[in-house]
Amino acid sequence: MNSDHKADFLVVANRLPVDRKTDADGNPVWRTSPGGLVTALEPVMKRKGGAWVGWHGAPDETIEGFEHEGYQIVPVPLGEQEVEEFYEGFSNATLWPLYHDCVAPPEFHREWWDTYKAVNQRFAQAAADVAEQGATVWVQDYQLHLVPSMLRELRPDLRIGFFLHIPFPPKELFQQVPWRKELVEGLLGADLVGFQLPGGASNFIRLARRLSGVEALGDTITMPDGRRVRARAYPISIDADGFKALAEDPAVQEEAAQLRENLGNPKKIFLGIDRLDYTKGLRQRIRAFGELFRDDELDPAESVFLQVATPSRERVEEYKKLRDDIDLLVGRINSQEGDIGNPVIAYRHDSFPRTTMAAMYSIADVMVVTPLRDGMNLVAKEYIACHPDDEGALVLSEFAGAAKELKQAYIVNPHDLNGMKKTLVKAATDSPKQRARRMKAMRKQVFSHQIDDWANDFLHDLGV
Ligand code: GDG
Repeated sequence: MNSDHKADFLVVANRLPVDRKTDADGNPVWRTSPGGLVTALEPVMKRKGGAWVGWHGAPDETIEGFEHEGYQIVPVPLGEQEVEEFYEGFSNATLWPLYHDCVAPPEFHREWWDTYKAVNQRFAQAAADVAEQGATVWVQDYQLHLVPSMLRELRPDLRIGFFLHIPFPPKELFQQVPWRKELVEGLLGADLVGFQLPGGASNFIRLARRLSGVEALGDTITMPDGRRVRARAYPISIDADGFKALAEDPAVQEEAAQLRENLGNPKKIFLGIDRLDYTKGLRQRIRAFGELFRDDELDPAESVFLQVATPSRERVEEYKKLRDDIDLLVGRINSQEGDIGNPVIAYRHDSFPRTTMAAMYSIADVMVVTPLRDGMNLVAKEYIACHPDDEGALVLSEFAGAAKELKQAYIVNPHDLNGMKKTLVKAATDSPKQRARRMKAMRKQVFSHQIDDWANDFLHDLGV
């Protein structure tokens, strides 16, 4: 960042990488939010003098920008109604379900779209205001679909990248959205558009050809003015070394032992950790466990299923319904199976510190990741990183992006309940040699491509 607060490298994301906390003296302080993206980008921000543009999380409040850990924080204000229409509405009740195979019906409302456009314009303006001449701007995710083209309009001198963290759907689904052409053209403002999988990139190229009439050869689109846009896959990863170090930390190991004890020292611990989201396949997974216990294929005296569902988007209708459904389902299973004081499903609707997450990963004999559709799924990779000893097993949905890389997982179709039940039992009872062989191959994959490789690959291709 130079003296007049212009930045040479900017990240633009819906949320800032900081959370407001209260220190010991009761004063408000900003702390770095945990997460792979921040970890991966902080070194680049520090090296290049960067800025992070995003919302600070409180509606109807405007705060001044400030410096944090050597880079600039640029807050974008959002009003209460904008949070409802831009964030909860168009982002999370239109685009989110549409981009996840319509596993819940997407809602189309013209007012939401208008607000979405206005908020995207505000983010683009905020970035344009702080970007140095010729700076690089990396825009993140589906909430900011229109920012690349809005920003190019304001600042044609910038180099603009965009990364979509969720799947990009095929034409048959994408065509439903009334503003499909505007959405595609929003992304065409970038120089480089990144997707989790090659399939997302080719869906996008096909749609750009069809809706905007642009020409494309391989991964390169040529715009009418001759400008080139590349669309490619950059599968995201995790800080695997960081997770391994956490799992090996004596305090975490102690917490893990305590956790196992609290669960009644069962022979087999199955674990699920997800944001409470209808794309994660929780209903199917819990039903499968209910049947396995009911039919004595799993013995409640020996096996426990620990499910953590992190609170998420709690004001969106589908999410409220999901929470009630899961409460009901878990309650019903626990009241029928297992013993008094000894539930077969240990269910927590809560979020936990990273250390507790590592402790949970390390005690799990079988990690169960069964989304109906998922861009990547970092939980699957974090589990592998927390098992440096080859113990453990991963049951993974074929509809998670991670399944393309973690081919040695026990792969399931979460819609096929019988198939999933069979595979869950197999993952738990396979010979140690079989399980170790699979874990070893997956560990190699996870440790050889970490989050900083992902960021560096993208930024290299963007010309940084
Ligand atoms: C989107 C895409 C893509 C969860 N609960 C707690 C907690 N977490 C952390 C996990 C993990 C992250 O949240 C969840 O990431 P996922 O990839 O599993 O899923 P989404 O939130 O849907 O993420 C997804 C991802 O973006 C990245 O591109 O992989 O496909 O949907 O890191 O550890 N962390 C803490 N406490 C919790 O209770 N500390």
